[in-house]
Amino acid sequence: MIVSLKRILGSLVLCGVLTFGQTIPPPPVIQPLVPIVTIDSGSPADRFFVGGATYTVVLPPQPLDLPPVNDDATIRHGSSFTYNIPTGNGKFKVELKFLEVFPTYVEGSRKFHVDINGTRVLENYDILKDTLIYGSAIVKSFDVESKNLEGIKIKFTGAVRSAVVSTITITEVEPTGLQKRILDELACMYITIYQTLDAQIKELQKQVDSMKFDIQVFTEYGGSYIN
Ligand SMILES: [Ca+2]
Repeated sequence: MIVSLKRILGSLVLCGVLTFGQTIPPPPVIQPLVPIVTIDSGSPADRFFVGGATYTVVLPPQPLDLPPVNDDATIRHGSSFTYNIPTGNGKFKVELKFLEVFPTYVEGSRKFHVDINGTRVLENYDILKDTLIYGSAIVKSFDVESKNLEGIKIKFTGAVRSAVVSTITITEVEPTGLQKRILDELACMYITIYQTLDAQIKELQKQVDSMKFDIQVFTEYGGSYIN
């Protein structure tokens, strides 16, 4: 997320520090936004779920010539389970991390559906089709809008065997509420600091110009001039 010029200009009204004709430098980059929710599914910190069960994978050491084994060894699984996450309204990026947990499974052994706020985002999803290897994770990302305080509802339904999920991460795409206020405050601070430095630089420039004048006079009058 980049603090846009629009946000900076909008903040000027809040800050009340803009003088007419003043040039505002390029806005600062604040990246990325901190996720508002990270759920380590299947771990003791798992939350907001209804249904399903936990499972902890014992991942074997991986040969050096293979991709590294993912360290998220805890999952939630089941024929049907749901996460009801009270995000409030807004536009969000929902990231779901998956990994296949059973070493004997092959492509087609597990398929499941994922619906977010009533929209199917994954149909007959087969993790191994993407990752090819047991214990290797993949993250799927979705843009979701929450309205009418519905929050974010993520429904997992098994199609072939059970559905699984390893981690759920939600980040606000267009910040509202607390994150928006923090960004507005940062924009105000940035503008204030810029103006302070700008004034100090101009004052220093005056002093430099004055010194140049003194040196010039000193040179022209052969050192007889004393300021
Ligand atoms: Ca987990």
